[in-house]
Amino acid sequence: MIETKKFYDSLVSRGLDFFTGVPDSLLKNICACITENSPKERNIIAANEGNAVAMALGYHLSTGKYGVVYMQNSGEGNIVNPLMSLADEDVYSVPMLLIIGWRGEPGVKDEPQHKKQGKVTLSLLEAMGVEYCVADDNWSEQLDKAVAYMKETNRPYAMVIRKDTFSSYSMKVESTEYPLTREEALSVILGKLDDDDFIVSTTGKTSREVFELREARNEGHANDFLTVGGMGHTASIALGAALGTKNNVWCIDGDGSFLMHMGGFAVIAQNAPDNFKYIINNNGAHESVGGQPTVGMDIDIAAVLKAVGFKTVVEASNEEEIKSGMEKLRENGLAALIIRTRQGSRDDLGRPTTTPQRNKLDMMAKFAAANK
Ligand SMILES: Cc1ncc(C[n+]2csc(CCOP(=O)(O)OP(=O)(O)O)c2C)c(N)n1
Repeated sequence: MIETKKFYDSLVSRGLDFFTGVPDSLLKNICACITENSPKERNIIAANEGNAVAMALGYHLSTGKYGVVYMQNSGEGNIVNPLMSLADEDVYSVPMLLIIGWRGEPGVKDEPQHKKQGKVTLSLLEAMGVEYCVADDNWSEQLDKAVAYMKETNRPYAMVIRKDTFSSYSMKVESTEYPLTREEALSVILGKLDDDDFIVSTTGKTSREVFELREARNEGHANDFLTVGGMGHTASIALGAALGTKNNVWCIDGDGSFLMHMGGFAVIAQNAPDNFKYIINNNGAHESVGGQPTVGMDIDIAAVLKAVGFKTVVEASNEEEIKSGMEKLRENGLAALIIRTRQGSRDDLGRPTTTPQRNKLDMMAKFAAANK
């Protein structure tokens, strides 16, 4: 086990003091330590991992320093383009230290969405020509080696982190005072939906809570697409689905997911049919992976959505407002409901017990019946 604060101090003492990335549950402790100890302008929580690589590149331009980019291995997909087309030695050759949480490591039990990415985590780095190590007890020498390598070659270097590598480190979670948690808001939302309403719910605890609430309500899961991976693509999935049916498709998103590919919303708003209904649970955080802040509470999401073309945007923070907001969404065409929630989730929250493919087939059968 690596002592988290010692690791952080060792990075900083080696001049690695600019951090950017997207938090991850496996990196929860080191992300918490970075968030607690780095000045705000030295830890930029990025909208997506590709943006983080780009930021580290820019920081290197103006300082000559090596940025540290942290991510879950699912973020490897998002970094391929800026790494290959910019940071690679065949282009600008820019060093940076990638810290990658290894979900789905072969032989370690994990959820279906992590299996493939876990299998290819190292081979993907190899395919991209990124030198790496898997952090172990010799992490201090590994760091020295990484720094020496970046200095010598001007190339990125990756440190892959296994589950339970970092010692526990907790962070002050600055939650808001809004009355409802995400799960409580979801319970109100489900109570306002009918059997002919479909859901596309976002990555992380939102989909786990939707699954458990459906179990508790004995409603089955055929109306719900659980976006278990592919964070940030929930609304585009919902758009695709809405374009193929007359039924309402309710996208239930998170602020982190909304921000991850916010550009998509301009295209969504310009192309969405009236049966596309967008709900966002804004808790100002990546609550599912440790509560690291997003800019969700600092920006005017309603104004963004209106600016790109949503005709009706309603805001809510309690049960009554959610209920009346959903009625407004039903009465109007392309419409969005922004719910402000406070952080927090159940310790005993489970995970979907059906497989993703079972979920898909059940939903396709339900759509087919609805579209008849
Ligand atoms: C590409 C990618 N990066 C990171 C993650 C890890 N991850 C899973 S859920 C989550 C937080 C989602 O935040 P938000 O959408 O605000 O929902 P909340 O958990 O706050 O309800 C993150 C970062 C991921 N699954 N995929």
